Amino acid sequence: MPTRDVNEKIADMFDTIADVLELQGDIPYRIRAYRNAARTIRDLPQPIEEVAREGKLEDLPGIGKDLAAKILEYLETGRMSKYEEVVSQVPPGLIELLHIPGLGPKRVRLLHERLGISDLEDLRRALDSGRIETLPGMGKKTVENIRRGLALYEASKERMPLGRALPIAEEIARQIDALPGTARVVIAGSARRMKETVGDIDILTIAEDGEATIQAFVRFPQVRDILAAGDTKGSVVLHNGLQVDLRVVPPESYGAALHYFTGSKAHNIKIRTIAREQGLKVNEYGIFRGEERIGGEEEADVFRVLGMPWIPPEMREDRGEIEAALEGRLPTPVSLDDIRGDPHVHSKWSDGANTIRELAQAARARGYEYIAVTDHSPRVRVAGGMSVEKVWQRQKEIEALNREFDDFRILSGAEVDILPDGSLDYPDEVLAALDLVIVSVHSGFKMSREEMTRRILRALENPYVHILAHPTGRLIGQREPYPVDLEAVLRRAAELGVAVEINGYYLRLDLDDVNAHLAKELGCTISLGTDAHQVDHLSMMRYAVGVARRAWLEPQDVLNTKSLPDLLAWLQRRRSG
Ligand code: DGT
Ligand code: CA
Ligand code: CA
Ligand code: ZN
Repeated sequence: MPTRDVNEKIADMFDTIADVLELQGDIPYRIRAYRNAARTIRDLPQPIEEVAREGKLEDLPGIGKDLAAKILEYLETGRMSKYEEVVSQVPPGLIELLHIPGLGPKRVRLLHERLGISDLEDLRRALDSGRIETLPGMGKKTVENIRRGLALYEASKERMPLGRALPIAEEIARQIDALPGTARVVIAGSARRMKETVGDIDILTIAEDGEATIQAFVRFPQVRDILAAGDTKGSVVLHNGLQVDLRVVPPESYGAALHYFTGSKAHNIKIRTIAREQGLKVNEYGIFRGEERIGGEEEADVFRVLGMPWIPPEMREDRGEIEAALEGRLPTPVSLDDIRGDPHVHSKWSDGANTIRELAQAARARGYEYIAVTDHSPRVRVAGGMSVEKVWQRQKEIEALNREFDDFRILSGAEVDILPDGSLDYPDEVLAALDLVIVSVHSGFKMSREEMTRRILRALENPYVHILAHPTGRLIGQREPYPVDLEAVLRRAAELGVAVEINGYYLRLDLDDVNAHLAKELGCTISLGTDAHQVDHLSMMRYAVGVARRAWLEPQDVLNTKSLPDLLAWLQRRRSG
């Protein structure tokens, strides 16, 4: 049975090849080719074996003849000679050092050549001994950055971003569902709560023969190690390092077990305490008054017996949701069905992989009424930023495409770089000609908190600006937020009527849940955008919605729940002051 697991493996191999080439100082073009291919394959929704079987490998963005041959070699022989050749040229621990934020290939090479550092352990020791500061170009500040990068890296190794883990979990759930005797299967735990990273995956199932189901589960092709395999519980580690726990539960306990294993632990503890106060007992087996079972088949039972409405999983963090539910003031959070369009996507006009037509068709197929194509401005050179000339050319293409649709609209937008002094990367007359203007910071992160705050505040004052994208700049497990007085930024955005974004790209999720909640409290409108660079990324809207639900946002808090006419009116309002 082909699975997406192979995609992960090939993507990892290409990334590793790129890593080694980078260490060896190879030409950037070749390195980028491997990186782009890795990203394409990792984001591919179907098993790459299927694409290969249809002879369509070279149709994938960034995959040419040469890379297609390497993929085929691996699919046919289980080996990739280029990978083996390249990996044999450097100590294995050295490649891992490249993944530490703050350590580029130049620095890793320097550390290796001058101090003999070959792995994480060597690095840790060298940091402690103060030896690194003796190297050229390694000041106190740089060393401090490396130290923080190492801590960030070690923390991220233990948790996987939701956007990687959830598709893997869903595939495993589908495989369980396909087993004979499976009546129900559901993903619980932090993945169901849409937490931005997950420690492990928890799956529950109702099955006729628990032992047979567990035995089949631990033999899935994705499995590397079996940690446990009984008749109600199986636990495995996949090839990519992700742990998956499967529990077989009896039908009468399904709802109680689902509630228990969804968590969070803090939420569960509070629920159990409230139950006890009412003379009830709630655990993973059911809901009991004394010895009598009074519910547990459905999850809603747990909430009903305690006199409250069902609480959406994303809100179960003991952040006041239980009190709100008991007092009848639990908000109904925004859901994917409420979303009418995607205000943040990139096309081939900058660094996207698809044409505007392809993006529009995919968005329309998702049931959207609109997208805003928001290609980069010129300053973001690595992302193929558009010259003013190109903005006008693209405008013509958009107008022509819009004449073809009567139920869908492409808005002409841009993601305009906020320059270090807070001015914008297009003149006002260009901004004025765009339907939707996003602004964001892409470089010059290393300024003081005061300077960064002033920079962003100045950008917001421009009357053509509609949305501030990825407001903190963090990348999960890779880059900390830049220092900024976010509260001041959010306050001013609310006053000016500039929306702030929850970026749905799985490594950004920026704003995060806590900051998005703060934005709502301060009166901001919040825009959910995927920042898609290819059509498949449009599906990352669910992660933006997940963050929004964790932040208790309701449909009226979210910009792109508006219908097209309402959105157009909103975009106009800012500009007419
Ligand atoms: P993770 O895996 O670290 O991303 O987070 P979770 O929430 O998935 O945690 P996990 O996998 O350790 O356990 C799954 C759920 O099981 C958790 O959300 C709540 C429940 N649970 C686990 N341990 C306890 C416990 O000691 N007490 C209670 N009340 N519930 C627990
Ligand atoms: Ca878990
Ligand atoms: Ca678990
Ligand atoms: Zn973008």
